[in-house]
Amino acid sequence: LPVLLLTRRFPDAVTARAARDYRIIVNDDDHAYGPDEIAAKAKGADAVMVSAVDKIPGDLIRALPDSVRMIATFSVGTDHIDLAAAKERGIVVSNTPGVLTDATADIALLLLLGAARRASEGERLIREDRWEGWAPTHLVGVHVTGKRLAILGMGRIGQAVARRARGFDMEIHYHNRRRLPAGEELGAVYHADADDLLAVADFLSIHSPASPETHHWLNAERIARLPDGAVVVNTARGSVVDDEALIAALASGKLAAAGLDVFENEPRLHPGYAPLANTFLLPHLGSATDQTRDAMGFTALNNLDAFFAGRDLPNRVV
Ligand code: 8YV
Repeated sequence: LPVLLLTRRFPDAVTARAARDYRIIVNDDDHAYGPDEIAAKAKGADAVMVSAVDKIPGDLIRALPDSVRMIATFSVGTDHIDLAAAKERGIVVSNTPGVLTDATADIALLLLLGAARRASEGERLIREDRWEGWAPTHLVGVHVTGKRLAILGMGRIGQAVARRARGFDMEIHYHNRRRLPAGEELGAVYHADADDLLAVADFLSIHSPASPETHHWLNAERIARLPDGAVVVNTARGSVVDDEALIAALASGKLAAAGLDVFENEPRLHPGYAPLANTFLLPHLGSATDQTRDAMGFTALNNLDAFFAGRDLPNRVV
C-alpha cells in the first residue's frame, strides 16, 4: 500500500478510509505541524494530505523526501502551496472544489445577515444580562431585503451566494475575470471593472482566491468607493483585505459593519477588530459542517486513489 502522511487529524470517516487503502502516518494531535515537522514526518511517504492551514512553501517542497509524489490538499484554496515549486519537483497537487460550495455560501449569508442585523452585539448583550428591554431604536441594523449585493469573484461559491441572495430579493452585481455565459448569470449585472462594482455595493461579498493580484485588494482607496453604510463580507482569504483600512472604515462609520470568517494572520486576529461592535467574526468556519468536511476528505482521497491507480485526477491543480 502507498504510504500517506495526514498532517492533521481529519474527520474519522476520512481517516478510516485512508487507513483502509493506505499505510497512514497520522498527526492525531490538534496542533498543526510546522514545515520542519512535515518534512520529517513525510519520511518514507508517497503522498501527503494537508489542510489549507499548513503552509507548504518552496523550501518545504524542496525539503520533502524524494518518495513524495503527490500533495492532496483538503481545501479548495491552494494559496498555501508553492505550486511552481511542486511543479518543478514533479509533485502532483490536487484540491477539493465543489464539495464545500454550499457550506461556504451558507456562512457568507450568515455573516451578511449577522453583520447587517447586529447579531453579535445583540447576542452579547443578552448573554451578559445587560438587555434593558425592547425599544423602538434599539440595535437597529441595516435592511437587507431588496438591497444591492456586489460579489467579487463569481466562481462556484460566488454563484451559490448569488442564488441564496436572490431569495432575499437582492439585486446582484458581480465582477469576475471572465463574464459568465448569459444563461448562467442568474440575472446578475456584470462589471468588467472591479472598481465599478464597488460603487453599487450596499453589500460586498468577497469570493476571489488569494493571489498577488488580490493581495490587500480591498484597501482604503477602494473602500472609499463603496457607498456610505456598506457592509463587507469575507469568506475567501484574509489577505484580500487590508485590515488597517477596513478597521479604520468600520471605526469611522464609513462602513456599517463587516462579517468576517477569514483573517490575514489567522488564527491571530488583528487587534483592531475585536473592540469594534460592528464586526461579526467567525473562526474560519466556511466549510465546517460534518457532511462537507467528510466530502472534502473523500475528494482528497479520490484524487490520491486516481493518482496511485494511474488514472486522471478529478481535481488536478499541478
Ligand atoms: C478549510 C478553506 O476550512 O477550502 C478552503 O480553501 O479555506 C476551508 O474550507 C480549510 O482551510 C481546510 O483546509
